[in-house]
Amino acid sequence: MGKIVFITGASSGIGRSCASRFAESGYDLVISGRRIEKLQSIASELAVRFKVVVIPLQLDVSRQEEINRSLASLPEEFRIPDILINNAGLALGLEPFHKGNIEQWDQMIDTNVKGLVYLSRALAPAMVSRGSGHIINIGSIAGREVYPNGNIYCATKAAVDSITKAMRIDLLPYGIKVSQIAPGAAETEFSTVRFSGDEILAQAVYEGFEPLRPEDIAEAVYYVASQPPHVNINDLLIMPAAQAAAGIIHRK
Ligand code: NDP
Ligand code: 8X3
Repeated sequence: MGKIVFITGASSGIGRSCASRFAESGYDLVISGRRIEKLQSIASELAVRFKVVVIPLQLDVSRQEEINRSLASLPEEFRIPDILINNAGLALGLEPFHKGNIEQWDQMIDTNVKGLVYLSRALAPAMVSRGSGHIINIGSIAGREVYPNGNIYCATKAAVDSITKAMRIDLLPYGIKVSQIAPGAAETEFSTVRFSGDEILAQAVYEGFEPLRPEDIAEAVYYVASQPPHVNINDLLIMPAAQAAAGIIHRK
């Protein structure tokens, strides 16, 4: 049995690339998300390619009442991961505050903030009992700087920043590392989801510059996870070279 990584939002984008990167290095995985068929196919591919154990787990992180049941369905040894990557998240809409859609706001808060908290709260006690673990939260440049119409999405990522710091303080005595990786613009399903499937709007986000690839973030996550026991990388802001700040992108 190798070391175990539990990844949320592994059906696509950054989470999927993290799954691949850790599998390549021999980690066994729990890959979770809502779209179980995608997770099953990713799990089969990675298991064959890298000869590791990959468990696909249907888990909507925003549904607190389902989390414990879902975790209980895992083989016992997979319920205490060595590394938890809290990656599941989304932006919905890009509207000025006074036109914001409350249901979309709720979904972003429920997923990006409450979901991260629910799952971490469920898994942390076992890490505390064991006296080791590493929680890596995926934040965003949007958590550092607010941009026009980013309002509630930016607020959820600012919350991830605060929660990461709070977890690090509270879990410090128990040998648990807590880190945040905050990417700038990365080309994934993120903008397709934000614009409700409108591919023209989504593609326009990445026009005229080279965005981050999900593999770039996965490499950074792997680097953070691979430090020696006495080193923790608290925080890593990783941007496309063409992006100076939130919304400040040099397009050709
Ligand atoms: P994708 O849309 O490609 O991936 C998002 C993942 O989150 C999917 O696997 C999706 O799986 C999962 N997810 C969404 N809602 C839930 C939920 N309720 N429960 C469980 N899983 C859920 O986008 P990215 O890979 O870009 O996004 C990953 C993270 O990176 C997010 O937290 C995002 O905010 C952050 N980020 C993205 C940036 C970017 O520019 N792309 C930049 C900075 C941060 P499923 O639909 O199967 O549930
Ligand atoms: C995603 C990056 O700048 O689109 O968190 O909000 S941004």
